[in-house]
Amino acid sequence: MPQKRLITFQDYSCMGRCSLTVAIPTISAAGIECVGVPTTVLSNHTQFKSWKYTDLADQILPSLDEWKDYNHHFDMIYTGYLATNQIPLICKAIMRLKDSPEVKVVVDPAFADSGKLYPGFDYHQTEGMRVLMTYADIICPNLTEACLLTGEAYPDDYDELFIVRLAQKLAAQGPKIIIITGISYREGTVGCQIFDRLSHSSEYYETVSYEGSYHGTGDLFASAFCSGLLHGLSSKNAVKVAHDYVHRSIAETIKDGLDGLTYGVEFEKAIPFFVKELESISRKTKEE
Ligand code: PXL
Repeated sequence: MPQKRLITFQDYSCMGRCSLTVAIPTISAAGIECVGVPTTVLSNHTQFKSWKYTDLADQILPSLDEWKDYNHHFDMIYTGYLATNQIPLICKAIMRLKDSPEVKVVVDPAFADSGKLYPGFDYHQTEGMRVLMTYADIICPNLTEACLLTGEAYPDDYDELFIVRLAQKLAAQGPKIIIITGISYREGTVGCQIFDRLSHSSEYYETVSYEGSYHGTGDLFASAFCSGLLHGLSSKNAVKVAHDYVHRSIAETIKDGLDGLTYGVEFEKAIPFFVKELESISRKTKEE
């Protein structure tokens, strides 16, 4: 099979595993060429108490211009954490790069968690992400992002009906597949709700959960999920592979007694497990 090529637009945070520092190794380990376009370079992510950054917005579209004589084809376009001013540029980049309907656009909104926006963002970020979402085939918000994008209040408690309605509302804004991550219907478990607008079907995948918060796991999930799709997996199987990889990365972090909230998770140790599960599920998919 010819090697697939994915392009991703997100920041490069030097310290604290997230964004490109988890996307590139994950997607590369899956045997996919990952063209990572850094949109901002930060000393560290914004859950540290302060950070230095350089906004690379001015370089995004000129980089694409540089490539115009080469006719590069990308099999997938995946966006993650972006600064508010960069969102309209990324919409333009998607229009230029999506050269056929087979090229899937995956938008991980990556702008909020635990009921609030990430530091430095205000409602303009939500509005920008609502626009970016209309360019997506697939989105993978967490519950906070799903609520902000639909204008729903962040719930204290919820059931599957609430989550599926949220997914339907998101799907009405453009994307065909909605994955809502970090959903728990029973104590001690966590999973993802998958909603498919075209077949109007909804599925849920869960594992046992771990106590605590772990930074960059949404980015890790989205990167592994994109890898799964490019290996020909169904959305449900791509969710399984991605969720299990995050789960294993958290387990490794806990085993070593490390601070996963600041430094992110030890995904490096979970890469062999990820690659094995990805290969085993793609082999089974091909045999079916
Ligand atoms: O993982 C999301 C993320 C990515 N990049 C930066 C962040 C965050 C979350 O806070 O600060 C710079």
